[in-house]
Parts: sequence; C-alpha cells; structure tokens
Amino acid sequence: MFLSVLTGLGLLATPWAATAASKPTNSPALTVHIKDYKYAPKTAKVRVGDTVAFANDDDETHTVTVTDGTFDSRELKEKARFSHTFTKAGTYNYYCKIHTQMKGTIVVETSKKGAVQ
Ligand SMILES: [Cu+2]
Repeated sequence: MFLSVLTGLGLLATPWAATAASKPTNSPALTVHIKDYKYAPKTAKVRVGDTVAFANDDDETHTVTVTDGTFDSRELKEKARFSHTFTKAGTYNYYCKIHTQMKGTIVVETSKKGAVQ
C-alpha cells in the first residue's frame, strides 16, 4: 500500500524548474533545511531506504557534500532542493564546499522491518 502511495505521488509530480538537484524518487522521510549557513537539524537519524531532502532556504549557494564521496549535491542555488536515498547503513558526515565550516551528519540505521531496499 505504501508503494502504491509513492507511485501515485510520482504520477502527480509537477515539473520543477531545472536545478542541480537529482530527481526525487521517494517522498522524503526527512527534510534538512539550510538556513543562515547551518544545516537544520545538524544531526539526523533515518533508516536504510529513506530519502532525505535538503532544502536551501538561504539566499546563498550551498552544497551538501559527503566527506566519503557517497554523494554531492553540487551547487544548490538559493531555494533549490536536493535529495538522496540512503541504501546503506552508516554515518554520513557532510559539509558545504563553499563554506567549509558548515557541517552536518546523517546517521542511517538498518531498517527494523528488515526490508531489502
Ligand atoms: Cu554553504
């Protein structure tokens, strides 16, 4: 049932203005907002298979760049969004390539349901 809801949302998706963001494939489990040169929440926990959206609410370009190279949003212009689906458990530390003092962490835990994503 959950999957059919997601499929329904996909069909209803309206075309977004082109951005550097990748095409979202799931409804985000969590949205990390980028505001005032900070990620909020700075540390977040999700489960394997969850999609995390990053929304740049600043009037400034930022990136969401994982230190181990798992993903990189590239430049997110003001009001742009980026999302990533985490397929492996682990701790993902990320930062902004433009303002390297900006740091955040996503902790991805193994799904308690044991679902294979
Ligand atoms: Cu930045």
